[in-house]
Amino acid sequence: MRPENLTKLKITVLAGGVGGAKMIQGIVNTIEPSRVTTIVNTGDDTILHGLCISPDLDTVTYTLAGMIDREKGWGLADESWTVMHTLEELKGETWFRLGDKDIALHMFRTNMLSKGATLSEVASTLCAHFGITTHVLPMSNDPIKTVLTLAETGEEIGFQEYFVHLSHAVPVSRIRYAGIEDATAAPGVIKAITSADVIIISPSNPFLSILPILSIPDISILLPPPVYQAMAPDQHHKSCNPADKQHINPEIRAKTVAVSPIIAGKALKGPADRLLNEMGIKPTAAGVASIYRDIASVFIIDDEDVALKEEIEDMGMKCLATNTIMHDVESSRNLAIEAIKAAIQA
Ligand code: FO1
Repeated sequence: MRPENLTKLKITVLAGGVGGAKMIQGIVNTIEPSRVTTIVNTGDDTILHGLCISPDLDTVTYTLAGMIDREKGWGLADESWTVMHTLEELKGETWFRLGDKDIALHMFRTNMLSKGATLSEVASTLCAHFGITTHVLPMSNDPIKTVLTLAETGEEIGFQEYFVHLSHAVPVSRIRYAGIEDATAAPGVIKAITSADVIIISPSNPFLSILPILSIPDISILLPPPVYQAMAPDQHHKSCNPADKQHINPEIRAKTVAVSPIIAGKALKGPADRLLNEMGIKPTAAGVASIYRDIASVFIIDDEDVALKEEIEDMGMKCLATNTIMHDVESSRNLAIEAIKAAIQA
């Protein structure tokens, strides 16, 4: 199909932070934006200085608004830091960097939530404000917190404490998503999965961005999360008995394509390679493929990993090697076109 024929397809993207946002930008430059729905991880959400902060939702929204700080991958471009500098003088907590404009957005969100609005309503209000017609959905409106157990001490810490305060430079022995068993998918999420022509699992961190989405019970029925060796026992979704494969949903799997976040054994950004290793999974594109083998029929790897193609196809997935480094909108767009075409032809 030529790119112009793709534009009318309905695309749903599962996304987390930076990798997800760039993939989405490529997709909305290929597909009519109002026909794209992105389901965004909220396990990174945190409350700091009394402000409700949803980093992945903000990274996606800022990217779609063309206002993201591309060098950092989060926050707004052309920011000022007066509040942070003043807080530093007061010897306050400034390890989590919040720009002045970003703070206004968190104040706005906190105010809406305090008046009973849902995270979905906040997200759609912000999209309307920024003129974004792509549907940006939180994975859930219920509280879900990604917590990680430090391998050395057995202590459990919150996501931002791990990711930012400790610069994710500490080994982890367990990851769990607190509150996940009682959470339900946000409005529109289930329909976005069942009615999509193509579902794209973006090259986000599998454990920190994608598995939280898959682990929400009513999403697990459609896109069952894998069971892996280091998984916290209470996270095993009852339907995911790898032996009987009963949990696989063939028609959803047939339209789902995943993009590897690992290239030549390394994550482009963040701790995905180390976490794979710490969770007992090979830190390679093939290791990531093994996580998604039951929910995606196509797996896209970088040209650098073409030697892994056969191993991945032996898992029962179609494997496509291409350039997966999205350093500008054009490369994001090309990857999006390749992913969509591969899913349609699968
Ligand atoms: N990431 C950092 O590494 N350092 C920060 O100071 C930081 C601040 C920050 C503020 C708002 C926001 O939306 C994201 C922010 N991030 C920061 C990124 C954040 O940790 C995300 O959760 C990661 O990008 C993972 O998705």
